[in-house]
Amino acid sequence: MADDHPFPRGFLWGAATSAYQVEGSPLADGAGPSIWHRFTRTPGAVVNGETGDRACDHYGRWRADLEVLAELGLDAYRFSIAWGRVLPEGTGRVNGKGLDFYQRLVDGLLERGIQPMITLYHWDLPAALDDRGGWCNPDSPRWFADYAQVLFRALDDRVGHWVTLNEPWVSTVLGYLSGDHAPGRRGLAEPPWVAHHQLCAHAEAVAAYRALGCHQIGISLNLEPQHAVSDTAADQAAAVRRHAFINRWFLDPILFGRYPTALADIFGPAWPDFPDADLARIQAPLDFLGVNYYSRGLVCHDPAEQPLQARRITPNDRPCTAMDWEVYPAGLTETLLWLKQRCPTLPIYITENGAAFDDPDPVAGLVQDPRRVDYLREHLAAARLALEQGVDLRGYFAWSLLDNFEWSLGYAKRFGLVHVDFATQQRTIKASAAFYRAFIQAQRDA
Ligand code: IFM
Repeated sequence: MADDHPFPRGFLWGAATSAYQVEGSPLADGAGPSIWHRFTRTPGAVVNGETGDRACDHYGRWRADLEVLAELGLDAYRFSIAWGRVLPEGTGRVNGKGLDFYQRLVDGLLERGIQPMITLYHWDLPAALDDRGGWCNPDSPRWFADYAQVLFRALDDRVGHWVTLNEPWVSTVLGYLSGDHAPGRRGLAEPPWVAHHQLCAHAEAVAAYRALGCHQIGISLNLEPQHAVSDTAADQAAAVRRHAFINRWFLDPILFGRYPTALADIFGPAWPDFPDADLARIQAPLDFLGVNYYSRGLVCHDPAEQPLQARRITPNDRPCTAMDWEVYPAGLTETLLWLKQRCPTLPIYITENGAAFDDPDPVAGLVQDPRRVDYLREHLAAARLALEQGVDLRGYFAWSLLDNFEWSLGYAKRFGLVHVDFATQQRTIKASAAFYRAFIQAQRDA
């Protein structure tokens, strides 16, 4: 199974989930509601009116899910904390029962020899904070840092890797520009500030960690190369704009303490003049960068698409996933090599990579998902290619451990290595999970 160039010893093999997508029981044991709890109750917001109320019932079945992780032979599990379980009002009072859930989860992982990687924010802002303006409020970085400190104090003795924010580009653009995600706001004025406050929140949490923590902290960004669909100057320029918009909006301030100038052109008068002092803090050194990679952007110029005037197209002559995302493993190598140029000394983890397909139902205790097997095999080869070219890649987390709630698309898009029957909560291993387990074992045996 392992070919000539195995992954390095100590490479971390894992799988990932996020709280709202798998836990269910969003108000159990004194938890406060999140913006997703609220958004899923907005008519028309989610396909079929589905919610995360039950999801995978990971809140009730976490022990069995940890057994699945152990059965797959994984080194690490990346999960997120529901802010409102720990601080029901978002600030102030700590809910001991909510915190205990994560204490048990971390202890359960360690008992099974699995390292926790914790994401502090995977999009489920407490609703009480949204009532105070959410990420538009300039106090939001402090709220986040206070919340983060509660977790650092409670768990850093047992947690080796912390991720401040997951894909802040998505929570900014889908949450506040297009309105497709919670809190469902639309417009140009808020997104620049939402992004900036999330970056300040990240920086405040990193600063707090330097005072309190003794392991590693980073951030997970969704990154993908942008390729123009044609040679025309208009399409080429559209791809460059989309690259600044998606890949550089968050990365440039973190690495270099400045936003790409293209953003001022894209947002026009809505682009503020941000304080230099904020940008200096945002540039605080990280221990690692998390890369979430799924596909590339194949881009054309489109004046109807505002504010970017660029649109991603789905190629009809290339394999695509159930999300209509092109299967493009070479883009993972390209992304990692681009990062090596930009931040040569920063270790990288692939914190998400995976694919949704219309899987068949389980038969005789197995789900056959050959396209996901191919997707994983090809992306693992692409990751190894980057390693061979000197990228300091430290680990890989498949998205996702379980089929789960895919945000505004509900439960139909299945990303799991493990199939979930949402009526019975029965878990069934997919062929891709068996492939991943064998691949990891082969690396260890090499
Ligand atoms: O399910 C999401 C996850 O929450 C964030 N990254 C992308 C995944 C697939 O869309």
